[in-house]
Amino acid sequence: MSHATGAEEPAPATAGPALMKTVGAPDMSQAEFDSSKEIYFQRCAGCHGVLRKGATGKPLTPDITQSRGQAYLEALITYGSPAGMPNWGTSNALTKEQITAMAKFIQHTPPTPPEWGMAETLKTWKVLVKPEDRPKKQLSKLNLPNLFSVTLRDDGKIALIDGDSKKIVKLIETGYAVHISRISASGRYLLVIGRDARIDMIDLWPVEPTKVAEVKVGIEARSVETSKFKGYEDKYTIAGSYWPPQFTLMDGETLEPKQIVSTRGMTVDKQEYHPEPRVAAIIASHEWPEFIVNVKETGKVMLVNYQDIKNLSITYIDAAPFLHDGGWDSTHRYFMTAANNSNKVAVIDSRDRKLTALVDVGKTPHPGRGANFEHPTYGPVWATSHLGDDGISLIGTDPLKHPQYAWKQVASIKGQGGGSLFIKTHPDSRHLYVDTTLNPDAKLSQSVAVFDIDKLDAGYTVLPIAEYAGIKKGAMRVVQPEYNKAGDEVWFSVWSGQEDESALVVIDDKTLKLKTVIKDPRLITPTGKFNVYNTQHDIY
Ligand code: DHE
Repeated sequence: MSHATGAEEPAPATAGPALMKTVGAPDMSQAEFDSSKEIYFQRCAGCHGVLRKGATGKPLTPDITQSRGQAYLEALITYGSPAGMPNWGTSNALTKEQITAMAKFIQHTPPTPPEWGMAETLKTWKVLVKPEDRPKKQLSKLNLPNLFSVTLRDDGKIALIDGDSKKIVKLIETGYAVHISRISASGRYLLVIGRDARIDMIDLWPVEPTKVAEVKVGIEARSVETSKFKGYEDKYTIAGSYWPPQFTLMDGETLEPKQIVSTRGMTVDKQEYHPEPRVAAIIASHEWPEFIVNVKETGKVMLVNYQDIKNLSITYIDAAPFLHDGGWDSTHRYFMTAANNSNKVAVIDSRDRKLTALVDVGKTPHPGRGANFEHPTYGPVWATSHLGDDGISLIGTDPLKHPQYAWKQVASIKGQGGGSLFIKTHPDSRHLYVDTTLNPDAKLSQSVAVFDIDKLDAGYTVLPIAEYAGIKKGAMRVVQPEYNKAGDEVWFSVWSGQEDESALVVIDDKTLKLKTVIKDPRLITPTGKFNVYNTQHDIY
């Protein structure tokens, strides 16, 4: 597979294999360069950017990397850092040879991948089952609201798992390094996006869930969402790309691409041109026929009105860099989103269509969609954990009844450590779960902290989730708590390498006791889990 085409040419060959050369960087063979380019795309570009200008991860342009030197770079890639850089060597994800080559590669000029416009998008668009040939009502016997779509990250598939019986209903082939699933407003269509920017649309109504359309909206992507405003349910789909930096609006029933919009432009702070402002989280407004689009590097939030997509109306809201992930407050009016490089959470009012606040939080907030609950003192709060420190920030979200706490970090509680990716609770639960997936200490990456919401100051209980899975070897990173529909059980992924055994562990939310371990040779590298009902209704 080739994603990025090399801008860098091999030096003219005189004898022997071609050598790649960049002034100041160690020479490397064409083969080493090509395989590093592929690994960089798969493992590194998400955080550091295709052009290596940095975002969640540090910039890696040759001026910086060459001054660090080969030995330093190899050590950093091998051991990682507590700020969230994974330990690629000691976790056995990359071999010593791959790390040596990668340390050389990042001292070379970054190759620029090609553009991807309507012609390329249309070539990949397939309607596998036409809307008129689809069922008019649900034909399967599945309890759809409690179905889970589970990302099988390195297997390019999702597993649909029945939340009641915990049985795998079906595996479906999707894009490469599949990333997230979202559910259409009606709850009928499941949209899955891979890092290769391929979207698969799965109809949950036939006798068994069936893929009905497919399209590729770029070379690298992370986010997909569907229209949820009243009257526009299932009408449009949007996907944001990392490369090229753009988003694509599509027909909600067929994925026919309709309009592509570039996000290249000026940054919010220095008002400098940025060539690679990637699209991070996208969320569908419930207040207006709009998609709310986070543009990572420019630090701007775009409100994309889909009433007339031929004459598109877009409002740009200045927030802060680098916008990443986020979710609604409990009223679904305010979008709470991490500006991770600024250590802030931006609050976007989707009704008045403006920035409400930029709230200072801990280092590199990473909420997923965050967690909403009623705090005994501060009223409704939204919480995020952090990649860069062990704090969990609580932000007041009720300007009407608790104005003194609204849009402020009202408390910071201490979790197990940094490297946290996701935090979760449910309206019917009084527990708050915090993972520490990317912490370099295996004890922390293999367990989760659980807080009693009514006694947050009492500290947390540690659940050794990986131990419950009974797996003997592998990284066993515990990632992303996800509730079932009833809000009385919580699912975790125990995420090991492609060749290792992985599992899903289900905890009883009331007792915090182990309920079930789901193991199956087909569950290869499970990571994100998306309960249909909770995802459809934005419950978290
Ligand atoms: Fe994700 C959400 C980007 C690595 C699992 N991830 C998101 C979103 C973005 C994003 C922009 C928000 C989408 C939305 O709401 O529309 N993720 C990135 C990256 O750039 C990054 C840091 C590096 C990369 O190379 O991709 C990255 N993500 C990962 C992983 O390594 C994870 C842990 C495992 C995996 O499957 O790849 C991972 N990301 C997830 C999950 C969500 C997510 C499970 C959805 C969380 C939710 O509850 O909605």
